[in-house]
Amino acid sequence: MKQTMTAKIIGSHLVSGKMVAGEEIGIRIDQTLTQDSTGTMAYLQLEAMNIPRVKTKLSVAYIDHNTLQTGYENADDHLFIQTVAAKHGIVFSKPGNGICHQVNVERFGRPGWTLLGSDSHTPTGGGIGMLAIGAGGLDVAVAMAGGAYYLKMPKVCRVELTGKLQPWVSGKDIILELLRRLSVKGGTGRVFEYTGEGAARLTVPERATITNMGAELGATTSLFASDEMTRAFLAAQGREADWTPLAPDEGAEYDETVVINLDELQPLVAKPHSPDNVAPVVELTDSKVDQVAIGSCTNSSYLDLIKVAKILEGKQVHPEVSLVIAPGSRQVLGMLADSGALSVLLRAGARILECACGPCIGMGQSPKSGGISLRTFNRNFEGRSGTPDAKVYLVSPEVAAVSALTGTITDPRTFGAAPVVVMPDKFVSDDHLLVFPPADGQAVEVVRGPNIKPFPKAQPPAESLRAPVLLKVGDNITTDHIMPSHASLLPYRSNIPHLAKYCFSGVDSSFPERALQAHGGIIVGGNNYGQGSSREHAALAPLYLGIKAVLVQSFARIHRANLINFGIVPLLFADSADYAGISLNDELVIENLRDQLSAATVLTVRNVTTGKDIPVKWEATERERQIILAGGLLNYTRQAGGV
Ligand code: MIC
Ligand code: SF4
Repeated sequence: MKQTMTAKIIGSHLVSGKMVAGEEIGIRIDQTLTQDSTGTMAYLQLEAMNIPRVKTKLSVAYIDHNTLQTGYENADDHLFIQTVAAKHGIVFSKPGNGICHQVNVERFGRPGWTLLGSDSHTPTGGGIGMLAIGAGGLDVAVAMAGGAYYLKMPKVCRVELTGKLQPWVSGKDIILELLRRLSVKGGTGRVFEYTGEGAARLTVPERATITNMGAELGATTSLFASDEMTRAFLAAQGREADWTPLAPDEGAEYDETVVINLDELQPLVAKPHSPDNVAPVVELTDSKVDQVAIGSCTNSSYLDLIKVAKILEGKQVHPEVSLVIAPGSRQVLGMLADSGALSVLLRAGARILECACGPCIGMGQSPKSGGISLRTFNRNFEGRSGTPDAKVYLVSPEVAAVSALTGTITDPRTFGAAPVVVMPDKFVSDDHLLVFPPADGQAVEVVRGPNIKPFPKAQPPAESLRAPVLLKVGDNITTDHIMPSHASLLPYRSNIPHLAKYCFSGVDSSFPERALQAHGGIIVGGNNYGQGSSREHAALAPLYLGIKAVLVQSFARIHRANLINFGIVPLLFADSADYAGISLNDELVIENLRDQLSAATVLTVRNVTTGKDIPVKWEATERERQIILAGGLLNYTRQAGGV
């Protein structure tokens, strides 16, 4: 049979299930990555599994989110992760080494491998032909312990790129165009495979920008072929031996096809407050800009920043604009310094930040009240910048750099000749901030500072459920809404009791208090509930507050899995019109909950307040039913006698 790239990688890693779209499959994981903000939980869970050494081919623990260290908390987290990593055979990437996805593509990723990461932008690895998937920390811990990763076999959508990118148009515009067409829900249950002459011409960093933001489509992952371009990139990284070819078979059949003609593509921008709110840059020109931020795991590669330096060379940042640049990795920063581009950036007036997530996750550089910030990042959800009423626009590095000079959103095509950048023959690797684990980690003592708190344990469901609706929300609720993540909270990712006080704080600040008093409650929501990040804190905090079930019109993939992993029942309205028939504080009852969860596909929820019965779907695989009945994945794994 003629196979897609997705089918080839899944086929060679399949441990259970059939490769039929929508069926549950289990795949073997070659490599894992964690970052610090989700990593502490992942490693606490790995410890709970009693596995002396990870069983993956390679596991890497990055510190990139929480590098500000304004108190002891972050440093406690870092040391905990460093010592757990040494004990269990995991490579540790110290703070300052760079953003996990950027460094992973540079130094560790391999075409044809599977990668599971506790971060939703793990699909960045698809830029070098890895099947790279984002998941909750517990799923990643199970994979480190040698367990399979379970998911629904995705549909495979081909994105055929015809023609050639025009001057000033880049990889970022390709993914923004897809977001414009398909929306933040459009990728659900799908892998996007990029093919065609346009794809072959893209450099690895451009490909990685596109696969990175496939996460914003809600896609399971995205993939480019591993071709000569990939080989050249890995060779320049001194890793040619890691290269293997990957391409779809001629005539492979896809479930869907989208065609983007690059000849016609123009510079695009995602307007506030969603990555799919996309318009041509030319429609927004003349809007004044207060801040320009260049970096994040989407656009912080050496090629991106060299382009920026060429645009800024000999010019000055507009006096009313603050330009901040966070290089994606130490390799990028070092090469900018060696090439002289760093001084070009400095002389133009740019502020250079550490090689880390930084402003992307609200760690510093929050714009002024009501400020307009132009960012090369991947997310512009309301409040994510740390300034509740800021307006964040997502753009390419080209648009960002040109607008930093003019002080208004500017169509770069009006700016003169586009910079030409070429892939270096050799990247200078600087692996001094990588710590490799000892051959035998048994003697390593794991250091647990006071910021490392035990995580809440899920419980098996009761015979029946009677609980009030403690919160009713609308469509596209993000994990940033559920468990906000700004600078004041990020240091508490290993302290759920503290975090839980801020659960849904931007939506309804009385929720945590009411939930604790109710001793059991239900959340009701609309479509695409839980989109965005992989943070399982968006399930752990509600668990801590006693939430038993979440009833919505549809879920984002990773969040639904996280709810199940922590024993919270994810339910869907059978008839989405019933959403309107439930109000805040209504009392809902599900009789024989346990029995129904074990076998039924449609459950009846009685709204005691209105007297109406509401049919809800419990669309779970046999494995998911067993996990919920066991009281979460950790209990299930233990009962099953390990992974
Ligand atoms: C994000 O971009 O929101 C994060 C922070 O990287 C998250 C992970 C987290 O919540 O820690 C993600 O995307 O998974
Ligand atoms: Fe870090 Fe932002 Fe990328 Fe998340 S999206 S990994 S916070 S740079």
